[in-house]
Amino acid sequence: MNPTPYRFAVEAYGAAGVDAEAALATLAATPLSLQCWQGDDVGGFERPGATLGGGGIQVTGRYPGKARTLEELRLDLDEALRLIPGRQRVNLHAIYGDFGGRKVERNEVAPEHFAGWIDWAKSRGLGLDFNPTFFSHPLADDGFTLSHRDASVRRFWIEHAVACRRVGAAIGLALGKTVVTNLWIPDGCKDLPADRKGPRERLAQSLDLVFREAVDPRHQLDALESKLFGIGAESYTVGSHEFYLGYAALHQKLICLDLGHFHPTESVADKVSSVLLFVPGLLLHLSRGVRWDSDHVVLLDEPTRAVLEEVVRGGFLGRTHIGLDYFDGSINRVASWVIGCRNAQKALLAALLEPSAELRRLEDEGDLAARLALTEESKTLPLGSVWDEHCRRHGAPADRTWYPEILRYERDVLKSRG
Ligand code: RNT
Ligand code: ZN
Repeated sequence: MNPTPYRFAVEAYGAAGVDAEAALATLAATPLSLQCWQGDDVGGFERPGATLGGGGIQVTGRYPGKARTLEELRLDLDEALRLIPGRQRVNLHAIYGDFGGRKVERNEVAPEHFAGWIDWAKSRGLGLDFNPTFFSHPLADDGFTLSHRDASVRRFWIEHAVACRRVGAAIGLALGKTVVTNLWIPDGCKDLPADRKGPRERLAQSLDLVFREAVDPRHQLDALESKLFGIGAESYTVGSHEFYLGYAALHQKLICLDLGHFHPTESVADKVSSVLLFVPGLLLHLSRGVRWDSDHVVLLDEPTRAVLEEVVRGGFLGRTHIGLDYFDGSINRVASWVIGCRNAQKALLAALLEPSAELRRLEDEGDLAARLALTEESKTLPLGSVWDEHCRRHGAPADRTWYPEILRYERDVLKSRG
């Protein structure tokens, strides 16, 4: 029998002290959470034709085929998941409930609105994650929600978040898989505020009320997502990194690090080993900021690789939840899920295949030149052959073979959406 490229790769990694089989096992056991909102440009299904409004985030591009209904979105997700090796999760937002054509206020969202998603996920063995939606709503139009100066507006959004935690817990219970419910608010302002303190005090008070109800952590975990700035909120963001890091450390919540939410030269990877000393868990929003938080498709690039390397090096995978967060309306949306998710998986695989034990030994011995040489030379070890084996084992198409499936799906399904 001829040795396969994978056999060669196992040997090459083995020579560097790395167990490729173990890496594949860990990769297969680490689902990534696919953001449902990539399928319809963050529109949601509160009413037919709903579109993203406000919140300082923006989808650009008018590529045809965007999902218009729950059924279309699930069909598209099925197609994407088929082209991604292994079992993933799906990340929902509150606006993606099945509201049956009725107007359901945000503070009235309930588990019953997600029964269809639960059935869908159950039949596919998928886990789900959840997010309250603090944008695309008249009570968010002036740029403030949980930190609003008007107590009645705050009250509405607190009720929304409380309702969403109940939905998250109900989904987690029904699926027997823990749901991460992630809270991100757009609160901030375009011009320099005179009072930076007041909104932050109000946000902390609102969060205390949001989290008052104890939820079984086996069903649902809470995460908090910070941001640097948004469109139209360039001068001040209430929920900054320092704000949430302090809150999460004090109240033992998960911290969400979105790769597009920091200064362009800031290393998110470097934060991992710091924050996990003080918070119980980490949620990653893998994204690609291009000059601003522009939510481009995830690449197999340095920031993505570095952050996952840090998660693996620190032994943090068990406390880390990995989600994708981008929305690109300029290319085929199913392809954009597939490309981003496969890249994220490759970055994780690369991290798992790093000769970290040897690198650490060299470091401990003070041989820094050898550490540098191995760091660089391990970059050209045959990652692709291990990746191909991962695809093969999970019955997913190999690189350079799945795109015709996208074209077929576009022709047979997406084209007819007008
Ligand atoms: C926005 C945040 C947030 C959203 C999603 C839709 O800047 O990144 O995570 O992208 O909730
Ligand atoms: Zn995000």
